Amino acid sequence: MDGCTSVNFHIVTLFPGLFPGPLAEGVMGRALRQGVFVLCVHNMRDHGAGPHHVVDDAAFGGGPGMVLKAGPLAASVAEARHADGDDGGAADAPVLLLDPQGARLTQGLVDELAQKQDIILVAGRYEGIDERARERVITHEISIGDYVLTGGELPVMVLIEAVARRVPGVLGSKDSGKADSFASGLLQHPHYTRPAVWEGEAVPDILLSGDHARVTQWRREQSLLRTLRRRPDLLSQPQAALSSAEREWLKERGWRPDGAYDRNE
Ligand code: 4HQ
Repeated sequence: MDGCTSVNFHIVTLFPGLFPGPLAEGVMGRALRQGVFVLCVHNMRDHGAGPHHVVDDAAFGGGPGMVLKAGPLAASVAEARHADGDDGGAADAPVLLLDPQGARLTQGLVDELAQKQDIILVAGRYEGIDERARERVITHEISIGDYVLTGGELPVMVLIEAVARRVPGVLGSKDSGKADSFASGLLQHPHYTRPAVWEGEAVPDILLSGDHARVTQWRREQSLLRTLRRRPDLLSQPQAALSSAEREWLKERGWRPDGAYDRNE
């Protein structure tokens, strides 16, 4: 891209055919075609051992399940570091392993990653990767949530999509990401569109009033109420950026800043 911000995602995987997959559709697909972000896929199989390009082996100590070999993983990451044709920028790129043992992916981390020029992402398979390769080449371990998947490819895609949409030029309008849940620190207010009455259910009057100030206030209140009822933990985080008036307003509705929330109040 011409001097604009862009992120190169270097993906290390045993299933290169999964990419770009869903990242080629919709606004992500458009940004990808425009070069706002770049996917560079590295097949670990290319670095497998011997004539059969073996990438996995039984675990020392026994037990079921296979382990990704250190050699093919390290060689693939080395390839990702040096394959960066444009400016060698991947030389000190972070190397992220997607793994349930990692730190939980948050909007804060996503926004930090969106500042990087190059990010190397490792999608594991089997029981996981050889611990020595983890220690040698992985700089960060990240989990997309407390559940178990079969491979790291879907978590890699989740991370790429979350990061790419924070890169200027990916979303249509500059501000459309600002109101997002978590970007604002609160859950979103409800949304409505035509028809004004659908199957006997009307849209809240205030949204049809044309009074922009009242609409803004209503949305903020809805956002606060929804966060109070569904995710009161978010209200105590600095990103929520509550005014003292809002804190009082929430307390009147049962919020306890110590974490407790009395639903019956
Ligand atoms: N994996 N968040 C890859 C996950 C996972 C997650 C399970 C990662 C299998 C091989 N990754 N291994 N949750 O479930 O990131």
